[in-house]
Order: sequence, then C-alpha cells, then structure tokens
Amino acid sequence: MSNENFRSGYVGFIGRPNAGKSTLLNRLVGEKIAAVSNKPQTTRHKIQGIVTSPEGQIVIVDTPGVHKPGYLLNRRMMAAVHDAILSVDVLVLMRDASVSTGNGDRFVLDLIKQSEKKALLVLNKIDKIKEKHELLPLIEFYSNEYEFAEIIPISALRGEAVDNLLKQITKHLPEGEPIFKEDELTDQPMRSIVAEMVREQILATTGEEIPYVTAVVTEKFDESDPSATLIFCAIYVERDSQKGIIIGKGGSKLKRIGTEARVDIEKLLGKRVFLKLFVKVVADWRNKESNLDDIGIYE
Ligand SMILES: Nc1nc2c(ncn2[C@@H]2O[C@H](COP(=O)(O)OP(=O)(O)OP(=O)(O)O)[C@@H](O)[C@H]2O)c(=O)[nH]1
Ligand SMILES: [Mg+2]
Repeated sequence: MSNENFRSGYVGFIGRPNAGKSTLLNRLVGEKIAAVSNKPQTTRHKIQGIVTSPEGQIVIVDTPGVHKPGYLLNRRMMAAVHDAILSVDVLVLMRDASVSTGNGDRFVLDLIKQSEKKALLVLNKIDKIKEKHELLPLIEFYSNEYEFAEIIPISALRGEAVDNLLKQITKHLPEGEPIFKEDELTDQPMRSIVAEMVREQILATTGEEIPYVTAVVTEKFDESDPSATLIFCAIYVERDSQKGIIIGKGGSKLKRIGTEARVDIEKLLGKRVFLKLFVKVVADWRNKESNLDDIGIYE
C-alpha cells in the first residue's frame, strides 16, 4: 500500500478502571482480544490491537485502568500505563461520562497534562445519558484543563459514533506506511488471548475478592491435531478456599467457565478446541517477580 496520505501510528487508551477501554478496543478490532468485565482492574497488561482502513492504520495500545498500586502486580500494571503514555503518538483519554468527576479522574487528567502529547477526549457510555446536554459541564471542565484535539462522545458498547472516532484518531496520526500487515488484528500471542478469555469468564462468574486473586496462564497450546487445538490453562489463586470457589459444587463452576471460554476461543481460532482448566494455589503470587513473569505481566 503506497498511498501518499496514508497515516499510521500508535494510540494509547488511558483512563480509570471500568471506563470501557477494552470494550472499545474489541469493537474497533472487530474481535474479542481483551477481557471485559464490570469489575475494575480487568486489564492487567498492555494489549495491542490493529485497525487498518483505507485512510490509515492505528495500533491501539489498551492499558490497565489507572489506580493506586498496592501489590507488585499493580505496580507493574501502572508501569504499563506510563510506558504507553511515553511511547505512543496520540493519547485517548477515555472517561465514563455517566459518573461524576472524582480524584481518580483528576489524576488521569494530570498524567495526560504531564505528557504534553496530542490527546483526544472520549466520553463513553452516552447510552446511559438521557439528554445530550448533560455532557456540556463535563466538556467544559475538560476543555478548560487541557487542549484536547477532539472531544468525542461515544457508546463503545453499542458502537455509537465509533466509526467517526476511528476517523478522528487516524486524522491525528503522522503520515507513514502501515506498521503491521493489513489483515493483522493483534500482535498478542494466541496463548495470551486464550488466557484472557478464560479470565473473562472467571470475572463474569465470580464476585468479591476472586477476580483480584486470580490469574490465568496458558501452559499448553498444541495444534498438532488438525481437527482440534489442545489447550491447557492454569488458574492461579492464593488460597485453598478460593480454589474451592472457582471449582464449585462437583466442579460445576469450573465446567461453566471452561464451556463459555471455549466458545470464544473457537470463534477466534475458527476451529474446534479442547480446553482443559486446572486450579493452582500459589500463595502471594501478586507480590512475586517470578510468578508475574510466568503470567506475562512484565516490569
Ligand atoms: N452502558 C455502557 N456500558 C459500557 C460501555 N462501554 C463499556 N461498558 C461496560 O463497562 C464495563 C467495563 O468495561 P471494560 O471495557 O472492561 O473497561 P476498561 O476501561 O477496559 O476497564 P479496566 O480494564 O478495568 O481498566 C463493562 O461492564 C462494559 O460492558 C458503554 O458504552 N455503555
Ligand atoms: Mg480493560
């Protein structure tokens, strides 16, 4: 593709937990590559998605929601945010427009200000807002704080105004050749996406502390049988009691997690999958360098 006006570059999605960053990533890419949930801190490491249009190629860098780090895990999550802010061409500050402004929002805004980078403000979840004029105070607040290149209200969930957002992001990228092949959707290894899909189902089926004490690692990904891909995933928890919750009565919960995740993985791979899940108790994995390295959450 040698088009003089073709644009390409990296765009970082930055925002508080639950703003809808990964929902938007999946929608723009057109495939589920990132876990989405109604629990905060769903995304744990940067996830890159690639969207190629006739006008350009955007490489989306989805990041963990900005939060105060407690465990080493959370420090690495925040390092991924800072790394993305430094390395991308354009930033997207994603804000849940249906909630009022808090200290967390100011903190995210400060990160954008300190970067002095070109940034677009995306006001998400407008499907939850009755009257569009309710957005005006928010728009006024943000435009007084920073010179955003664009302010765009969207609904990532419903896909409202998302095509326009893609055009606007592309417009602000530098001119240049595509960075990845046109048909590539992500540079994430399949093993890592598979682990995300399993973790998404754990987040969907468990409450309270379980989402935070759980990690998933793909330990085997065997495509030698052309009729079905064989996948083994280890689910880390920190205590025996948590293992019991994930397995459920007579193994019922683990079975449900596996069945739902398999549907998503088969859709992505376009072939049959044999998925085996097992639960490992690893005390304090969230504070151990070697465990975090195994899980794929790097410094
Ligand atoms: N009503 C509504 N809900 C949305 C919209 N976009 C995302 N959500 C929901 O918001 C929740 C959080 O979405 P995620 O995409 O996981 O948010 P995130 O910003 O990636 O969160 P972290 O990874 O924790 O930082 C999920 O329950 C989504 O379904 C939207 O446009 N409208
Ligand atoms: Mg996310």
